[in-house]
Amino acid sequence: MRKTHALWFLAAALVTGSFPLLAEQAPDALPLATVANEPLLVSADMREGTELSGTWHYSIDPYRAGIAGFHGEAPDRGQQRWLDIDVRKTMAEDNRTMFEFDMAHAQTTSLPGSWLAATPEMRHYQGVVWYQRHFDAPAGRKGRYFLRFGAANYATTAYLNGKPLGRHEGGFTPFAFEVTQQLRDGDNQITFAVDSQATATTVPPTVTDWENYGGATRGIRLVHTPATYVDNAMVRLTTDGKLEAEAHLDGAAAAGQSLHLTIAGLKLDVPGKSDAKGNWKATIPAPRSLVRWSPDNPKLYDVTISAGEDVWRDRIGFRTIERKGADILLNGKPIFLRGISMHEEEIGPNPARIITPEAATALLGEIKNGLHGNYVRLSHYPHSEVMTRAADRLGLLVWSEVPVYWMVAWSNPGTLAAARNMLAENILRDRNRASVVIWSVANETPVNDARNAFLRTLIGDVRRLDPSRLVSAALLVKREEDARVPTMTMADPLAADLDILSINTYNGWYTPDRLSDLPASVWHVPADRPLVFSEFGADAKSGFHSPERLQKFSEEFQAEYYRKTLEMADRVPTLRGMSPWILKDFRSPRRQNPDFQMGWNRKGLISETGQRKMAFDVLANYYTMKSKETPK
Ligand code: GCB
Repeated sequence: MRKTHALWFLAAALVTGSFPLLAEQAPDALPLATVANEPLLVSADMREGTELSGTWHYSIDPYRAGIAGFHGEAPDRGQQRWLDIDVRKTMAEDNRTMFEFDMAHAQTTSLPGSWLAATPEMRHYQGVVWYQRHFDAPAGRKGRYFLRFGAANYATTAYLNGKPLGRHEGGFTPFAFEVTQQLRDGDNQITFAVDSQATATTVPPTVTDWENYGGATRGIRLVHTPATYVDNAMVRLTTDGKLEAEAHLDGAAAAGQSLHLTIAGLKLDVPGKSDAKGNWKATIPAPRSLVRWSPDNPKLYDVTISAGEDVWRDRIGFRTIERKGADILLNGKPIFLRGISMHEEEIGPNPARIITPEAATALLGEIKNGLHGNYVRLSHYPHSEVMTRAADRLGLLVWSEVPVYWMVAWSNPGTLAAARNMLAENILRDRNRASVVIWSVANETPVNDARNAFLRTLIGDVRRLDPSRLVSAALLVKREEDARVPTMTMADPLAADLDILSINTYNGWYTPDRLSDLPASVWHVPADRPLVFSEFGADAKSGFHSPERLQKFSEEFQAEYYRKTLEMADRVPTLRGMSPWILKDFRSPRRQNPDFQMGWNRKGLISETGQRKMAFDVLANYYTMKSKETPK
């Protein structure tokens, strides 16, 4: 297992496992997969591999009997669902044995996808579910093999052929275990447990405003590489017109390896050599023929890094993003972010967080073509890599976020370590996506010393891992009690640490303000940096109309709320973009009005099945108008 890496400043802060790999060990004491001690496999989706999606056996474990015994000791053998045995045969042959599971004969489901949609009984299940399947590995294998999970929500413990591989914490980012040594010729058995249960110290904690989709929600693959391979790489355009490239090789021949960066579309072939640690870096002038990526022209180039037997591939767009005073500059020119927020939930009556390329295109297509947008806030956690690739392809700028949401355990070192790790996993996964322009570290968090220190640590991590993008966080504002018109002040000390100031505002929805009073709202915000309204919105039940009374939850109320809020937005001098809340109605257990919500947050501009509400056109018309203006 690799222990150090050029970028792995996180190592010191994270719980890197130094535990012996004993099968008797309680699974929650297994080594933790983090960017500090496990393979990254950047752009793994472009590598050769065996798809392990499809049919898996599963078994619920609500009392976590496979995680620990009832006195907290290692679990009983009768509960060890990862054992590589034939349960029926073993019990038939030896009447002293007893197992309270039999994965080979347990019910089946299809992965990826949350278990919540698997059967009606699983709809509200939170806790541990075990999954198992078999696959064949050819004899005479060469090179290395990695078991890679796109994401599993929230904590995962994995086993191969009865042996533990490790654990991972965090529901929205990829992780991988090397299995080169553990694979056997012919049949192999993979077992993993996913625990969806949030606690006061997880990220996010228990209280949110979205459905907690438990399970393996993104693809699982056995990835194959040569013995020495490119584990991490990045190529980007700098603001002074250079191409900057970085790679890290892993394996016996990583040191002093000759390599080549090629971008065929630019007729570029840059030779290089890795250093003693397997790292390589180069900066070269960008060719004149380079076409910059933008929402209007989302040009992507095929990029390869060849090193020894390995060829690392990606499709990368080149653009710059900067802040200058109160402006956001894309490729050196001011831009207004015409966006909307989105949860990771596919369109349909019974979503299971299965983001196929088609599902991603359907959602992003509504933004790009329906709303005439150029920007999406992927809230409130890292979305599938399928989504950010689709944004690259379609031409949408992206705000990418970690689920440091509302109230996390600010003073808990384990919570901070988990947040830092998911932030690093997210950044390292998506540093090559031209679409991603903003890393956000938090949403609506209360100002206090412990929180400020926590978020400053995350901001510092972003600046070190990716100094080329902008940093933000959705901040809370103070409202003056006795003012004649809604008057809000940003009084968050964190503002000074961020490139973009972001505010979520719900005046007129959660407050009794008259909609007609919204345009005159007063915003006291620092004048020296760009402001975005990262959220505003109102619920509407698709098909519920109240044209005269403008009752809340009616389409007319939502449309009028948008008109008035957009009028207000037009009067904020430093406003440089917005991502209203939200593209599509999404599942949220905290929303239980039986007439209108029934477990759905109804602030979507489209319903869960994709019906456009009246407010959709209000925003689409506004964005059409904005797209014709030259931004200030
Ligand atoms: C917010 C939160 C978002 C909620 C939204 C709402 O401020 O950031 O997660 O879903 O308000 O609908 O209240």
